[in-house]
Amino acid sequence: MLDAFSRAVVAADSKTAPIGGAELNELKGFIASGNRRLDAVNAIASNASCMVSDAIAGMICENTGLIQAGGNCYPNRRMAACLRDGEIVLRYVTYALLAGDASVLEDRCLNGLKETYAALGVPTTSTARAVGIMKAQAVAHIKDQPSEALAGSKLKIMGSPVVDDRCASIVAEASSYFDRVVAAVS
Ligand SMILES: CCC1=C(C)/C(=C/C2=NC(=C\c3[nH]c(/C=C4\NC(=O)[C@H](C)[C@H]4CC)c(C)c3CCC(=O)O)/C(CCC(=O)O)=C2C)NC1=O
Repeated sequence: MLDAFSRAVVAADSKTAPIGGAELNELKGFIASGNRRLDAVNAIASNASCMVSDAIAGMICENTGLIQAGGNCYPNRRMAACLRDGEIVLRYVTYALLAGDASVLEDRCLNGLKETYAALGVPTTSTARAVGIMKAQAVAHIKDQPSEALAGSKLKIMGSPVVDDRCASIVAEASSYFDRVVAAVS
């Protein structure tokens, strides 16, 4: 498992090169955005269980066959497995976001998942839909702009200080981890 620092070391070592100015500048940026990153991780982790249940419920609302006989969220054992998988995915996305590197997500969560899902008949399009909803939720929570219309009484504002560009780079980075999940199972 890598993070932004160990990745720089591994990259330099593979070229037998010292850590250069460009790498140090990149790490400087990583450190400078550290508080934003922690706010982003906190925004997702603090809302995780609500995000997962909402995403899976949304996925099922759009495709109720999933909870009928023959559907992959039926019976309750499979429903529970699906909710659990949603939590696993979100947890590993927050780890990757914290580390600033996707390897923890790739190695410990996504490696072999496509084959597992294929063997168990877990539908790819539905998985992609649930992950896509979690991606939209994560973006809203990182910006601390959850939609009142969608959240209703569960609306939760973190009140973290919003920095410069409304955290555009962190939002893009978090989004990329969700995209990796979809790519890995598709
Ligand atoms: C830490 C890394 C890790 C991952 C990623 C993981 C995933 C994972 N999901 C599984 C099953 C499953 N995953 C789902 C998920 C879904 N079904 C749907 O219709 C939806 C589209 C979707 C939820 C969004 C279901 C229903 C099963 C059980 C399938 C079965 O047993 O028939 C299984 C098979 C074993 C089990 O049931 O526990 C694994 C290994 N386990 C791990 O340890």
